[in-house]
This record gives sequence, C-alpha cells and structure tokens, in this order.
Amino acid sequence: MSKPERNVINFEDILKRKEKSNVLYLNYDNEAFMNTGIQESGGTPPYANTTTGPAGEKIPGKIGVKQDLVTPFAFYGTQKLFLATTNPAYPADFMGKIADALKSNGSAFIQAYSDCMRGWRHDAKDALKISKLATDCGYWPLYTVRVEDGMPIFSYYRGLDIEKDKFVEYLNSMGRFRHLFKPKFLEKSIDEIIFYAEQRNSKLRNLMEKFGAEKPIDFYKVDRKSLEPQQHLFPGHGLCPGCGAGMVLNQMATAATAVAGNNIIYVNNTSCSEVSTSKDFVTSWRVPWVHHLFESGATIADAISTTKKILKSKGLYKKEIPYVIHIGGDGSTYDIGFQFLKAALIRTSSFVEMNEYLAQK
Ligand SMILES: Cc1ncc(C[n+]2csc(CCOP(=O)(O)OP(=O)(O)O)c2C)c(N)n1
Repeated sequence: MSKPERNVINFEDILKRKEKSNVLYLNYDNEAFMNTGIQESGGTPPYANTTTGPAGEKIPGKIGVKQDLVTPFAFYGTQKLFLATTNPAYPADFMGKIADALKSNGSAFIQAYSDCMRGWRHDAKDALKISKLATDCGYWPLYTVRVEDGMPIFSYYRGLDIEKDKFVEYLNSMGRFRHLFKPKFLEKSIDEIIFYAEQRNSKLRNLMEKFGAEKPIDFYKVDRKSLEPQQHLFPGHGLCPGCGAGMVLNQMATAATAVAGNNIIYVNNTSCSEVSTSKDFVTSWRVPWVHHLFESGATIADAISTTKKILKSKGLYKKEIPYVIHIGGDGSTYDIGFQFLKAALIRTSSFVEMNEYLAQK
C-alpha cells in the first residue's frame, strides 16, 4: 500500500486567506466538571475516579463511555464547518488548527485535550508528559473534518494507532486510575478502556476511508519563533500550576492574535477558564470578553456574531466584523450546554451561510 500523502499547510498562508469564520466554538476537555469539585461528565473516560462516580468496592469509577463529540457534528447536514481535535502537547498542530478554523467560512468546533492535575491526581510537572502520551498512545487522536457544501472530508495528523504499553503507562500515570493498578492489577478493566478507544479509532479509520481527503495527513507548518506573543490575556490568572486549560488558552490566544489582532470578542461559559480569568471583579482579558451561563454561552456567541453582520448589512456598522471565539469546558459542552451549542453551530454554519446578506463572502 502506498504511503498516505501529507497536506502541508503553512501558517503564513492561512493568515493570507480571505475566509472568516462566524464563530469558533472551543471546548477544552478536562474530562469532568472540575471547578465545582471533579464531578463526572459525558467526557469522563470509563473507570475514571470522580467525586460523583467514586471508585470503590461497589463501582470501579465511571460506568459508561467517553462520548464522541466531534464526528457526529459532521453529519448534521451543515453547509460549511471546520471540526478538529487538538492537544497543546502538539502546539504547531494546535495553533495551525485555531488559525485554520478562524480563517474558514461557516463555523468551527475544536475539542482540545486539557490536562487537569488536580482532578486527574498527578504532579503539576507531569502535565505536558501526560498530555503528549495521550495522543501518542492512541487515546486522543488528532484529526480534522472539513464540511464543504454539506459533505464531510476527514483527515488526521497522528494518534490513530493504539500503542498498548504506552496506553497502560498513560493510565498508570494518574491517580484517577490508580484503583486499576493497586491493590490489584485489574487487567480486564484496563483492557476494556483500551477496547473502547480502539473501537472509536477504528470508526474514525472507516470514516477516513469513506470520506477521506485526497491527502489524508494534515501537517501544519508554523515558524513559532516568528509568532508574536499573544495579546488577549494578561499574564496573571488563577488556574492551578501546570493547568492544561492554561496551555489551551495561551496557544489559542497566540494563534488568534496572529489572525485577528485585537478585533476579537470572547464568550466564556462558567468553568475553570472563566472563574480563573475573572477573579474578584478583575479580568485577565485585554479584549472584549463576556461571561455567560454555563448552558447558553454558545447562543450568545452566535448572537454577537450575527448581530454585527445584520448591522453591517444595514449599513449601521462600519468597522470590520470581529472574530468570535466561544470557550466552554466539557461539562457545558457534552452535557448542560449541548442543545444550545448544537443549535448555535448549525445556525452559524448553515442558516447564516445560506443568507445572502450575512454569509461571509
Ligand atoms: C445550570 C447550571 N448548573 C450548575 C452550575 C454550577 N457550575 C458552574 S461551573 C460548573 C462546572 C463546569 O464544568 P466544565 O464545563 O467541565 O468546566 P471546568 O470547571 O471543568 O473548567 C458547574 C456545575 C451552573 N453554573 N449552572
């Protein structure tokens, strides 16, 4: 079989594109409702220990699967959509995808792996090592779906192969899975977690075969030394040391600064990223930022973007339409805010695009 071809995407070339997203919805997935005390969410992996699904004699942690959030969005019939998974341990891929998403018409949804040393129970210094292992062992594959004229096109960067030794090392590196290793080695439970990841990856491979891009491997080329430091957040924040959400926000803002300068508005659901950047009425944000409800931030992001376009089409708004990024944790994305997110995503990647007055031209 011939080697799959690489689609090399230069960061500089993305910046030159005329296209522009309506809203980029960014989920940072730390796999539980963290800021309220590590409660299980739809993003929690099987057998992980949380405060609402505590591992003990009765149950071995979460009973249930980690839901697939990204691929179903490809089949809602939207017209123009950019979907991707990212991991801040792979910054070129991460920042390339943020820029690509912001510079694609329609809307975008990105799900970012987001380590949580407190909730996952490991030392802060291990955050990056664990994040990298997540993709390298096949737990967190990095892939992209570009919906063009209603049809999904799948591509990937890495992480589609399960490496069993690395997978076991990954699980063993976090206290949330310690009960699978001590006092007894629960091989069957560990194998089950790996089996669910294998199933998910095999579904992805099938989708790539059916709906694959001509050059299936996306490779973002980013000259990181030439990138300006991000301008959207002040250095101070109240996140935990080594917090994955901090890495996510930093890389997101670096790419977004390169694309948008300061012409950007952020909407932030209640979450760690929100409470830690708006402490005691002092905001860490240097650009317009709106905190909205846990459930309805996505609707607000859509409303801001669409309202600006309506005003512009009526000649009542003279400036350039701002970029809009909506940020939510997994609790608000998988669970409580899901219906709002789904509806906003479909509106901004279908109805807005089908409206000749509002579509990005
Ligand atoms: C409807 C509703 N239910 C519960 C809450 C309380 N609450 C605020 S943030 C939060 C957890 C958020 O979890 P997640 O979205 O995963 O973000 P993280 O804290 O992990 O960053 C909860 C339960 C709320 N604000 N609104």
